[in-house]
Order: sequence, then C-alpha cells, then structure tokens
Amino acid sequence: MKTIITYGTFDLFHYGHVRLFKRLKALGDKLIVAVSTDEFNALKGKAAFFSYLQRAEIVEACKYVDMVVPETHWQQKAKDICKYDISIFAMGDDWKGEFDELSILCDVVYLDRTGEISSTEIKNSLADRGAPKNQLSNGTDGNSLDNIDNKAGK
Ligand code: C2G
Repeated sequence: MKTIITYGTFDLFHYGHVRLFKRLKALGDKLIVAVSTDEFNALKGKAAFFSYLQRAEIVEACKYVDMVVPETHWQQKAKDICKYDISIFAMGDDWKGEFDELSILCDVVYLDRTGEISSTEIKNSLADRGAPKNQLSNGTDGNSLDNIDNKAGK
C-alpha cells in the first residue's frame, strides 16, 4: 500500500487543486490531504474565505482524496509521515526544495503547479468585476471576499 500525503489551505477549491490531487493519487493507492486550520493559516499570514471545517468538507468530497487531517503546525510533517506510513510526501513546485529534509523518511516530490489559477486570483478577479461587496459574502461564517487578506499570494 503506497500512501501519499500533501498539505495546504485549499481555499476557494479550484481545478488547480483537483489536478494536483488527481496526479498525486496516480502515484499510489491512498491520498491523505492535511488541510491547514484557520489558526495555522493565521501563522502563514493567510485568511481563507472558507473555514477549516468547510475547506476540509470540500477536500474530502474530492474523489481522489481518501482522508483529510488537520495541519496545525509546520513541524508536524515528519510525525505524520511515520504515523500514516507515508511513501511519498508531495507538494506543488512553488514549494520546491522547502521540504527536502523529509527525504530521509520518504520520497519527496514537487509537482508542477497548474498555471493561471489560484485562490488569490479568484478573489481579485471577482473584486475587479465590481461585484457589490455585500454579494460576496458566503453568508455562513460572516466572511466575505473583501475580508480576505492572503499575503502569501497563492
Ligand atoms: N497548487 C497547485 N496549482 C495551483 C494552486 C495551488 O498545484 N494553481 C498547489 C500548491 O502548489 C500547493 C497546494 O496546491 O501544493 C495547496 O496550495 P495552497 O492552498 O495555497 O497551500 P499553501 O498556502 O501553499 O500551504 O505546510 C504547507 C502549507 O500548508 C502549504
């Protein structure tokens, strides 16, 4: 059983995320996705539109994903690799080289990011279209696109 793990915010879920998951699942038998909690996102300087629970629900609904776990801090990856008997740790190549130290535990793979799409670009495109701000709210947890401050630019 070859298990793959990847980490991220996965806000405003889009085809770039789907293509990543599809390629990752093709590398093995089981795909685990660690979704960043809202608290960890704050440490990353990211404010997601959807809450952790909403993002985890969306990611879990993707047919390529077998299991979702919370990502609560940067240093959990080595422990996760041992805990879940991971064969491949993978990220998009915007993280290339950042996690090479994990190669003592498992294979480390960086896949090409899908171009022209990101959660930030979706937010900016909606804002540029001049959608009235009160129509941008997701209506559930009170967030609205104009409240998102995604400094990481992803
Ligand atoms: N991604 C992609 N193509 C895109 C956008 C994102 O392949 N068009 C990939 C990224 O390379 C990353 C993953 O999707 O591997 C998640 O991206 P984000 O949600 O932006 O996550 P990030 O803020 O990079 O957090 O510990 C790792 C961090 O939690 C990663």
